[in-house]
Amino acid sequence: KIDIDMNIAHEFLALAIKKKVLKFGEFTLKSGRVSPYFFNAGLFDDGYSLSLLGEYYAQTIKSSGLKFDMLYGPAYKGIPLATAIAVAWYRLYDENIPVAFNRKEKKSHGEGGVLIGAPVQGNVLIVDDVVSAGTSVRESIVVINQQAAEVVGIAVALDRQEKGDGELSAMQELAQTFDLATISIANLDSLFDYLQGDENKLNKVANYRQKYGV
Ligand code: OMP
Repeated sequence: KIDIDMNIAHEFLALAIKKKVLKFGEFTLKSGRVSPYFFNAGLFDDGYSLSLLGEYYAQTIKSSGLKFDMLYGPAYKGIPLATAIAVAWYRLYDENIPVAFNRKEKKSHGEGGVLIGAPVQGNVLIVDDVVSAGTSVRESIVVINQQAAEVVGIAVALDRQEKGDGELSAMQELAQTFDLATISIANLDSLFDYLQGDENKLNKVANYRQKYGV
């Protein structure tokens, strides 16, 4: 398990709330669960927030110590994320990381195929926005394993830390099943910490955590 950096997590959550990426209310998830909060990474929609976001990811990934050769950002939300992280990484650490992503529909003309960007090879770090049940990450692992490549980690902005079928969270299950590192800028625990003092939101998130959290 890779620990959360609380300073980065709090800065990140403040930005997410400011950009309305993180909203409170009543939201039905892909799983059918009704959540008091929702994370919509598509609203990191300008140069300011994407450059900060890229730095938060880069710093979190760097401090995990994970060794990887390239970034893979699954369509659609992973595409600007992988790009922003690679740019931040170059500026912060002067290292040039290759980036690849997929398209959702296979193209039969032109260059063809489903993969775009750098060749998918070596040790791959998947970067995505949020993990709930882990379905989208599993789909990416299938695509990457068809190449001469191995997934060594998954980095997300928000790990919702929700139970799947068993007692483990989806991220824990992914780590165990595929033997990979799981990295997140923030998770439900850090959101809980961030909301201290706001009893109304805190109670709702606490109830939800009680029901579906690990
Ligand atoms: P899993 O594939 O179940 O891990 O869920 C990830 C997907 O859920 C995301 O790619 C979104 O489509 C959606 N989602 C969010 O974007 N934000 C949330 O806070 C929660 C969900 C969700 O539906 O669980």
